[in-house]
Amino acid sequence: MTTTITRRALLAASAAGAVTAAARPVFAADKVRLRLSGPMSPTDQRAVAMLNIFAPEVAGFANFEPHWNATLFKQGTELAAIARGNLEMSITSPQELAQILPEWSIFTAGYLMKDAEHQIKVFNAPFMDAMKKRVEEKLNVKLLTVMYLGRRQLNLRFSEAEKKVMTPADLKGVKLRMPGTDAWQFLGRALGANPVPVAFTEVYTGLQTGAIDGQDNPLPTDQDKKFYEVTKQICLTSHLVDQNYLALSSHVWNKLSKADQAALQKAADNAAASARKAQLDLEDKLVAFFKEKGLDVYTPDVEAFRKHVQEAYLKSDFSKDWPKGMVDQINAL
Ligand code: KDO
Repeated sequence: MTTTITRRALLAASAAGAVTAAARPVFAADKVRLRLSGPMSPTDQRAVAMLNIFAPEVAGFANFEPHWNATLFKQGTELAAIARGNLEMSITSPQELAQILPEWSIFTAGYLMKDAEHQIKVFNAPFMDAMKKRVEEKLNVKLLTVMYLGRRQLNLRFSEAEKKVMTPADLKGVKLRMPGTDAWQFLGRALGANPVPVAFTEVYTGLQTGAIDGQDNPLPTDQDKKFYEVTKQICLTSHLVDQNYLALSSHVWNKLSKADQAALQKAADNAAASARKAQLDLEDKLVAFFKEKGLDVYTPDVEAFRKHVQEAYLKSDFSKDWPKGMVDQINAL
């Protein structure tokens, strides 16, 4: 049966639509659009904090539009998207920044940063101002706050009985997935492994199929992505106290009123603080969780790993790009 919509009915429907639109509070028109793209899942603690704390706190002047699991932009392409004006926010990393600004590789060096508190002190230290300014000048990105990702641990497909990893020599020939940037690949080599670049969203499948022998991430990530379903051991190297930065397009920041800038900054800090606490709480209890899931979890000869990794960095070209004396300034905090 075909229904013909009379002209009168069509006019009535569109008039009704206009009435409800006028009655509806104006949403999108006068608010800034904040699209964030990231490879993490929506249940990752940083995503949870952005959804539950950041979004509501900026809702008066901004629409937060998250895109998780790298569904909008592939991992590592977000900063370029922001520079092109196709994205407003990302949760970036020193490893991604170092691809464009080499001095940031200082924060990709294993066994340098001590813990979550140290990350906050360093991020807010005056000696960081010049580095942040370079990010704004070169990338048109403002680093709002530091987010605690956690202590990275080795997570391997083979059991402790098949191969116990106590020193870097035990990683010889092990295909260890590391994220794609040069700094990550170098860290994989510094640990003694054979680094293999795989996108974060492909790691589970790589472990499941055996394309890789293992990966490294903090315990909360291993739980959130269910890597424990396809691995048999976690070797607690704590080789990098890993940090991310909540990044915002400078064009967006510069258009905000002073009051909105202050509100956005506070929302960012509140979200980062909440996520940090959640990650730390998880790190405290997840060893027991993974043991219950049947994984072997043990501590290797951390000093052997620390020595091997630090020597690799000091001998590397990376350290030539580090601001003079900054390692000492970081260690002094
Ligand atoms: C990863 O790909 O293993 C990594 O942990 C690298 C980090 O820098 C960061 O990009 C992180 O993924 C994502 O935020 C997903 O947790």
